[in-house]
Amino acid sequence: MPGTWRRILLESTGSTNDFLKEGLLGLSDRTVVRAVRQTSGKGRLGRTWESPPGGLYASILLVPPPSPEHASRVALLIADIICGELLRAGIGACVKWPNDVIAGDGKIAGILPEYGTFPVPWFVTGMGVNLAAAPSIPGRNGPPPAAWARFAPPPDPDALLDRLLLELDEAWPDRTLDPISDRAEGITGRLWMSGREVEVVRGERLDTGIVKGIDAQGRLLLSTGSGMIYLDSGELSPVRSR
Ligand code: BT5
Repeated sequence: MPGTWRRILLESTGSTNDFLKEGLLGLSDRTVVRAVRQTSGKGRLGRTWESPPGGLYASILLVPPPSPEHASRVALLIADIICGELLRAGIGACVKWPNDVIAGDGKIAGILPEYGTFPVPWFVTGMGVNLAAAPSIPGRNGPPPAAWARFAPPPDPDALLDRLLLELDEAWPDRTLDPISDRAEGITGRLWMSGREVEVVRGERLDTGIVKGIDAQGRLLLSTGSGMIYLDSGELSPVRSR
């Protein structure tokens, strides 16, 4: 089992990912920061993560980082671990590839992996879980935000973070290994929109097909009119009615 996590608790910060990235030279491997409040939480691709009171907002730092091909799969692993916590609490949940968790019909958690090489090679992954409350995001294109409290009494953020870190270490004890190769089948069984028709947008490209699962590299398998395709990244949504 890897060593202990060095914990930092902040009352408030802009973004826990940014906190770690800005302090890279002074922070050690396996630092985890949790903020009670985030004032400018981030999603992917410059999007915003709304951080209502009582949620879990935390990021972990790994120095040295996992290899670039493994790094993005860590988000999928953490999403699956959070999904498992919800299922154990009796809440119907699934993993929305590549980095979200859905409970009921709403988005309850999102994961943000980031990595770079300056000033040292680093890897930071943030996780946001709506516990006490979900924000209202009018006009959101995708599952509406949902909070744990809608389904069951939510856990304490620190207690939940402890369990997530423990499970992360159990599932991925050695960062030179692939984080998800053993779990692809399990994640496929908990995949949002499995067997249903979706659209996946990546930049200018749009693919439509039936979700078949994920492979050992964490790629989404989509059965399209022109055969099976394997997607490394993208934004998945139910197919718009025509
Ligand atoms: C994500 O991005 O889902 C990654 C979210 C990561 C948040 C954590 S919190 C701790 C750490 N520090 C940070 O600054 N970030 C990480 P993405 O897949 O791009 O989804 C973003 C979209 O989700 C937004 O554009 C909104 O539509 C929606 N959204 C924003 N806040 C939400 C919330 N609290 N609950 C559900 N959906 C939300």
